[in-house]
Amino acid sequence: MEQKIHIFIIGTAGCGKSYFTGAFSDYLDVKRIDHAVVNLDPGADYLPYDPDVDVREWFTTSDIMEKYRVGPNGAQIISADLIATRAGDIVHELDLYSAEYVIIDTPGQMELFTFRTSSEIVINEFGKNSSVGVYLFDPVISQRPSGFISMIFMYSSSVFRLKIPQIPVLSKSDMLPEHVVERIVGWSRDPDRLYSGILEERDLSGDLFHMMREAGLIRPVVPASSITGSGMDDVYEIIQEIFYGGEDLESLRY
Ligand SMILES: Nc1nc2c(ncn2[C@@H]2O[C@H](COP(=O)(O)OP(=O)(O)O)[C@@H](O)[C@H]2O)c(=O)[nH]1
Ligand SMILES: [Mg+2]
Repeated sequence: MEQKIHIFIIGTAGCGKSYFTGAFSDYLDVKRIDHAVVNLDPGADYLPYDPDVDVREWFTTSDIMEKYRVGPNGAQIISADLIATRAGDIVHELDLYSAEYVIIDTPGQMELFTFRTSSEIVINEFGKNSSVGVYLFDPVISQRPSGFISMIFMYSSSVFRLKIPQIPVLSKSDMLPEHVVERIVGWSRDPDRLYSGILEERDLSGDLFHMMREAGLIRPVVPASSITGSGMDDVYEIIQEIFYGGEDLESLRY
């Protein structure tokens, strides 16, 4: 069977991962591109899409609270760690689908998955060379230069941690006025403009800025909205470019 491309949707709590998963799946449906959707969030109560494979088939965060007699925080950590034990089963279920793409919605809180061993185990099981991340930037925090810098910092930790190429996406862009979206995209394309904004704010993010710029971590962000569907085509094209366009994968991976 042809190799599937695995698209991990990553970002901080509430940044729009589950909605993006649904919107990107709708986009692929319209283009009649075969794909499967995986929910890796054992704590999800509601999902704005219908998953083909769902980690909640095996356990949920509330099951864990009962079974181990722990509170909600402990249960979130245990259940996120347990995802790794099901990685093989998930891949096995996916083998039943002749999908070209697999979209993977990750647990609500980023630190529960991305910063823990589960993510490493899952990505290795799915195949590192066939995996890409879509990293969602929170639109409200990204509006100010220092906020945008802290978003890049989070994005960078995810890049270092997961070691797969990751596309930075400005999530929920419909929530921001167009000129603000343009300003944020402008910062990401021309870091000098971002630096001017940082100087006006006079805080410590200047040092962080230099470090991340040197490391090549300030990359053009793609604005997208899961409500209007804007930006989905751009994300799709970048994924194509990464896997079929001869883009230097190593340079995106660090
Ligand atoms: N305006 C707008 N709201 C969104 C968008 N995507 C998600 N949301 C809202 O943001 C909230 C959190 O989104 P969700 O996908 O559940 O975040 P997650 O925790 O990262 O999975 C939801 O209640 C959505 O209503 C978007 O593109 N535009
Ligand atoms: Mg979610």
